[in-house]
Amino acid sequence: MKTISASLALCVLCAVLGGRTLARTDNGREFRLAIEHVHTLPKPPAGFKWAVNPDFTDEFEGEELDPAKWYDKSPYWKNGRPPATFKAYNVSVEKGCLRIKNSRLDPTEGNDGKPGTKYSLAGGAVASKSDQAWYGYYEVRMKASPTPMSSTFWLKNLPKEIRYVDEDGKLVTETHRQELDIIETMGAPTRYPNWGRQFNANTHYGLRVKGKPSPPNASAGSPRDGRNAIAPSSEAFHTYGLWWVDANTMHFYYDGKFLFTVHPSAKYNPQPFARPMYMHMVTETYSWEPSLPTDEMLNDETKNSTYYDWVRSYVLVRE
Ligand SMILES: [Ca+2]
Repeated sequence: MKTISASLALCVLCAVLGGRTLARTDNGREFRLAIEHVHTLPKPPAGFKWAVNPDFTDEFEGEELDPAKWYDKSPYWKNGRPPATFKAYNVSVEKGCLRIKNSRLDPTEGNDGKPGTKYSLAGGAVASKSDQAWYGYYEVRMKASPTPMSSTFWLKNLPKEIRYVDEDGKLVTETHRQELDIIETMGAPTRYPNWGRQFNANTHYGLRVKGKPSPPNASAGSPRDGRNAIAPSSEAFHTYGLWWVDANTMHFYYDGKFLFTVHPSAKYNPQPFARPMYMHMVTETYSWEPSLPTDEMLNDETKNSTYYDWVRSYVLVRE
């Protein structure tokens, strides 16, 4: 009886103090599966344990995308790479999955849905509301569409301005930006036929110097020596995971198994991945892939979509 009273008192106290977090974690089983999933994660450092990061964790149950957590059209990348733009109407939650469909645009469009010929296809770009994804573990369970449009899961941030005075006394203004592609895949690639059977992960560090031509991104990605071999990404669901350890170290996991480590280029910054990022789940076209989805693919409901069963994210906390 004493225990029950104590628990009750604690609950009341938590309800008063806990506010939004308690309401969300007590609100049914929102994070139950993500908590159970912890045992599959890489062993945490001594003295620490993995804890669910609620802002980047979703089982995609129910009828619609959680508007508290996600945008159904990214505010960070609005128009996409031609010929495919992004449409909120291509994003849905059904049968326990986030679904991003690809479709034909007829008539074609310009930027922001205006008349034009820039875009003839549409995918979707789901973005997190939070832009505070930082060191931790990020994993998605995904099945790519069997088309030449991509299926992706990645982190990026907005440019950060840095100003300094050089040795001649001249003020230099530049911007720095991180992009961490956890998985970019394609179910039906043609230029690189193996692209759908590789764990394509990448880190890009972008630098823009005001008044000067932009230098190329400093990039480092998955090894090309077979360690990135995976099953065809559009044939079944698989999990793609990242342990963002620190500014210079990324471990990647496939179906819970460690595959390889990437050390981002430190060409423009000795600690390149030190700032938080937002999350993206996007289907897009690539400039280097000559093939585009056919009407047959786009009209086939079994082929035109990428499915995300869940995304689960974790932070290291004190034991
Ligand atoms: Ca699910």
